[in-house]
Amino acid sequence: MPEHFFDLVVRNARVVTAADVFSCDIGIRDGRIAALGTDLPPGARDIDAAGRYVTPGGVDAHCHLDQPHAAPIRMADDFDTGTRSAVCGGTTTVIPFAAQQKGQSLRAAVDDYHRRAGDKAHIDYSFHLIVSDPTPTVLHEELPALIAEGYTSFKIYMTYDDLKLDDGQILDVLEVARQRGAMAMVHAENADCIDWLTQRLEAAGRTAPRFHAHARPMLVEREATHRAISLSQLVDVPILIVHVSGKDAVEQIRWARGLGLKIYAETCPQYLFLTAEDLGTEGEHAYLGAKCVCSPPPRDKSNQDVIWNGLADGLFTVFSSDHAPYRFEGEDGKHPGGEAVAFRHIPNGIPGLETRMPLLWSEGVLAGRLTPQKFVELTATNPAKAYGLHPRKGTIAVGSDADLVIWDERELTLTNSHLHHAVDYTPYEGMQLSAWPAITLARGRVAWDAAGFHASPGRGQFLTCGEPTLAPRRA
Ligand code: DUC
Ligand code: ZN
Ligand code: ZN
Repeated sequence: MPEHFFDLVVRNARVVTAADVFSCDIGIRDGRIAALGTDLPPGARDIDAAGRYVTPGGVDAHCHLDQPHAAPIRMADDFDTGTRSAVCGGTTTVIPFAAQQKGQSLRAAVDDYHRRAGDKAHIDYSFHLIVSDPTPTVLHEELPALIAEGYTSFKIYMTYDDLKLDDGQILDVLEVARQRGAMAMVHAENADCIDWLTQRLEAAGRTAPRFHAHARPMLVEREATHRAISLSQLVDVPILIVHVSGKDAVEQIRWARGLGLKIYAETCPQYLFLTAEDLGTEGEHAYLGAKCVCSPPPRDKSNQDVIWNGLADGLFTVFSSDHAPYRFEGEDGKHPGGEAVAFRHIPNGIPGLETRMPLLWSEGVLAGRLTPQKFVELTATNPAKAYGLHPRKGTIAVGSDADLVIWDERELTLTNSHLHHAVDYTPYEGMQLSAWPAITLARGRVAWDAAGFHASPGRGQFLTCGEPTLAPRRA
């Protein structure tokens, strides 16, 4: 009998799950939660969490790490810096994308992505697939085989020349999702509308970053969202619409839910905390707006309210970062060589892996907009269920991995120098927050605490995913 049954006991925790808040000790052994109870015997190490909320570690089900790009564009974060940054902000599982290039086999894309992950990850990870070239071989051989091996989700793009599928191709891919029980994620923006608007803006000399939002107004997202819903209805398969930005798309999703369709939806911090004004002003500082260029673009204050309401009332299933780590300075990012480039050439996406959880805890839970249980549902439990990782991930229960966040409620000013990603800015610079993780445990090991980040490259394990286990919801 070892001297201590538990490797670690977190005492007096105010445990939050998607269903409840309750007080207890958490006994951890071999990286898993072995007991929940009061007055547990001492562990080899005890942490007193008295008075603090303890939530499941976050599952960031939409982030991009070391995804290949045509030169000179390059992602700043790989599996080392990206997962380091994630865990310092309370996220303990990430699901980035193994992206198929047109002409490439899907299997080759997956093999390449495993090489990129190598033994760098500090926390556990799975892969979504991106299907950009649904050839007969992909549809009938590669995709079914990969789903059977545990790659049970994939993203479909309705825009971007190098990624987009036409409606017939989308139907083909959705049919595979239906037959094999996979989850299809959809980037819903109308490519032809964006091209048409972009050409006219460029012809008028309107190429500054803020015109990115003019090229992608809400109706572009609304039309594609409606079409994606219709395609899913035709095939009779659930889909998850990613990075929903505002009212128009939300209305489409509510309508579909009202019909009883299984349409799930994701939103992201940029649609709560940024507006189109962050894409820049006129004049000499216009180029700074490139820092906030992402797609769909942020909207306005009234749309932020729509998104908050959707988080609170169950319209949204998951809350992800959509971390897309492009530097601002340098040759490979958003402001290449210090030159302002036309918005069409600015890589779309912003960093957010480390800030996702603190932003939502602080401005959602502590500001009274969301219950602690809703926070857990959106940031951990539902993403784990949507992508077949629950109950190993996304909850606090006996047998689950000991991925935990012990929250510290304190005032702080967000600044990029405190973050651990390899990006040279945060879009949330200067924001006042009321909380940050005091301690993050990743499979029972302290990965972040008052002393800082405790590296363990290669400790992160690749996780195969099962079938989605989300229950249908109306909202
Ligand atoms: N879509 C994403 O999901 N991420 C970054 C850019 C984009 O358009
Ligand atoms: Zn997208
Ligand atoms: Zn993305």
